[in-house]
Amino acid sequence: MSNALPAETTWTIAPEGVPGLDLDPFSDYFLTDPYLGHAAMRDAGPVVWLERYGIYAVARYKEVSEVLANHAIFVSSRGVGISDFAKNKPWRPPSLLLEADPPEHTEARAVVTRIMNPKLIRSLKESFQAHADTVVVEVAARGHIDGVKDLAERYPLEVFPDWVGLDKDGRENLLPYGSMVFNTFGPINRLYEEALEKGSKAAVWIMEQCAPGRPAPGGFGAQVHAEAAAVGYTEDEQARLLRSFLSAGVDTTVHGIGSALHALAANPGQFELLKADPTRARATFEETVRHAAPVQTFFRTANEDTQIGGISIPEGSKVLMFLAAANRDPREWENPDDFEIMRRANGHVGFGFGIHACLGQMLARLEGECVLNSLARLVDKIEMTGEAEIQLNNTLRGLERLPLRLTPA
Ligand code: HEM
Ligand code: OVM
Repeated sequence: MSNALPAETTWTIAPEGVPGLDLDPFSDYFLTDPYLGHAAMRDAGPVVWLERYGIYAVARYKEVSEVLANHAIFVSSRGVGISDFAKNKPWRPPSLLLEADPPEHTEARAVVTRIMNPKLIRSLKESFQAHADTVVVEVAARGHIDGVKDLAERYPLEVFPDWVGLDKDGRENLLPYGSMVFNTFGPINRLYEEALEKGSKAAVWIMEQCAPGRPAPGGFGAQVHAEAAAVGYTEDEQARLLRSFLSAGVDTTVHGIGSALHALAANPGQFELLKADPTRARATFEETVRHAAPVQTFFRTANEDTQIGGISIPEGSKVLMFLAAANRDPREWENPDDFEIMRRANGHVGFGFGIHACLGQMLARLEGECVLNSLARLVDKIEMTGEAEIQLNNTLRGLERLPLRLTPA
């Protein structure tokens, strides 16, 4: 196996001058409620050492932003999980986007940007909004729903695969595949092993769907293949480029929408503000991505000796960036733990920052905005009728279950 040793067998000593912490950010305990751990890391110093894994970590907004910005030293081509691709073979061929550096990354990004642009997003707006209205009217009429299965999962799973041009059969593989990919950025713990087991069948279907010629003509998938072929990408590279969107494009938006529902149900005053001005739907989704970052963490690898906040970081070091902790750093945000749809959430790092900033963020925002806009107009009340259940993942944060009662407007 290619990753760090299991947590319970490793123990390392912090380099001099670096606060060492023995918390395990990939344990069920930490992942269930990460916020006290985030505060402990932010308060310990600009850079901390996580003793169990022998890695550096940054949790303050300033240092997370610095590492994201410094892509020449903190590289992605050695993997953005805990495993260093320079030492261990990755479990799947590396992403041409996420796990690449310039100039290869720049070229792949240019290929996709020719398709994924503001004009495309504008062309989707009307149909995505109409579809959100249909789904929300239906769940509101039903009254008692699971906010996760019946809305947060249903909506993206209806609009996204159609837009890409995937087969109707087999779409149940999308969520397990995404869950697997995001779990494998972490150490080889129970979550990693279970996800790999559940996801390996899904991976076969995903790779079939990614083959040039397979996605429906005219859809996003076929366009990605065409643009990639036009710059000379091999068939394998064309498939791998589309694979990025099937890896990153569904679980993330599902968790974003689920967390927005949770926050609005838990903060009825905020839902009243949204109903009073449904144009705040977009800002509400942005605040959700800040407040409950669906992607909690990513790693970089120092490709040469460097420093962060005056602390020496030797070549080959893995640096874990806590995006979610940066988004709640009181050094940057007022009342960071409060969900406030009227705040300017812009500047959060929930979609990353710099050359690897989320390529799908316009689509994610469109989906989130449409669902929240429909709720604002078509639903009078969102109430929790039971405990929200969390879905544990080494990288993602989101819900497994959210029992709700919706009252139609
Ligand atoms: C990159 C978060 C939705 C595709 C990223 C990164 C983050 C992120 C934090 C930066 C990775 C890094 O710096 O290493 C999110 C969140 C989403 C979301 C929170 C939903 C709320 C989407 C969607 C798609 C997508 C819907 C595709 C349709 C990608 C791709 C990259 C990326 C391809 C890699 C970009 C690169 O390395 O240049 N995302 N994402 N994401 N995202 Fe998203
Ligand atoms: C990719 C990829 C996979 C997972 C996440 C991601 C958040 C990208 O294969 O490019 O971005």
